Amino acid sequence: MKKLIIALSTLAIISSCTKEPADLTPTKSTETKTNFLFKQYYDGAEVTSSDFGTTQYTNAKGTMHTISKLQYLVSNITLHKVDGSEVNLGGYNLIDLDLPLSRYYTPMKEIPAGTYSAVSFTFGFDESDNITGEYLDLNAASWAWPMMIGGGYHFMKFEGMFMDNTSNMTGFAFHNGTASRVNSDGSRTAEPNSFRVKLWDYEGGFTIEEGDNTTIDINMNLAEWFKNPITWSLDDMHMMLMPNYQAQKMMNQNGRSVFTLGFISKN
Ligand SMILES: [Cu+2]
Repeated sequence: MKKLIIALSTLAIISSCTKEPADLTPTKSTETKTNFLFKQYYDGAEVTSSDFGTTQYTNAKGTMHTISKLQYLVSNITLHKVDGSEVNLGGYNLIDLDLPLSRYYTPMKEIPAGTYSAVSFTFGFDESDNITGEYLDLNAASWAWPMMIGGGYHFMKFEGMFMDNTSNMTGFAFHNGTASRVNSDGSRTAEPNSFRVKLWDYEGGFTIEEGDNTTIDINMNLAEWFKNPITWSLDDMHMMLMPNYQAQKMMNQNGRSVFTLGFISKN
């Protein structure tokens, strides 16, 4: 495992998180088309950018909050055939709710005909893909993760306001990426923090035939980020989470139950 040891005397406030979302138009394939549509929910209610700043949600801790931004990155979407073989489509997609088209993703690589039982992907980039400065569109989207806390890229930016324990509305910035711990000498050791998500089709599998135009919905339940297995306290952790090793590891745990496989449709 690669370990980055970065000495630093002062950890400046991490402020690489300004607005400049990338314009990611879905790439079209020629014949058999398989599209992914990333949908967001808060438990039962669908979340879109029209909810930003207005719709109020209550998390597992009982804290009321709003949402003002949601961006996240998935990579190496893989389809699993019923016979156990798998097709890794490679690539990545940055979903940004402020850019509704970014929720649609059509991988460059065509998916061979067959019957599939599951879809998996990496939330964020795995260690081999999480290369600082490597992806121009992500650089332009202010998606970099600062070198001093391990470099590479963000996996998610989830922001809003919450009612704090003094009844004031306070901002939160739930940003996820590489975890880095502070050593006794003040240096930092970074460790990979992405995870794989495998979503089974409980309907018994789905078939892709040549010439099909299939859309596979991948649903994110935002409530799960604050719920399972750790009941997240925004009062305790709402800002400066990027250099916070414990917060990054907790996000990694809670993220595993966030996604489910949604509808699979053909047209
Ligand atoms: Cu950030």
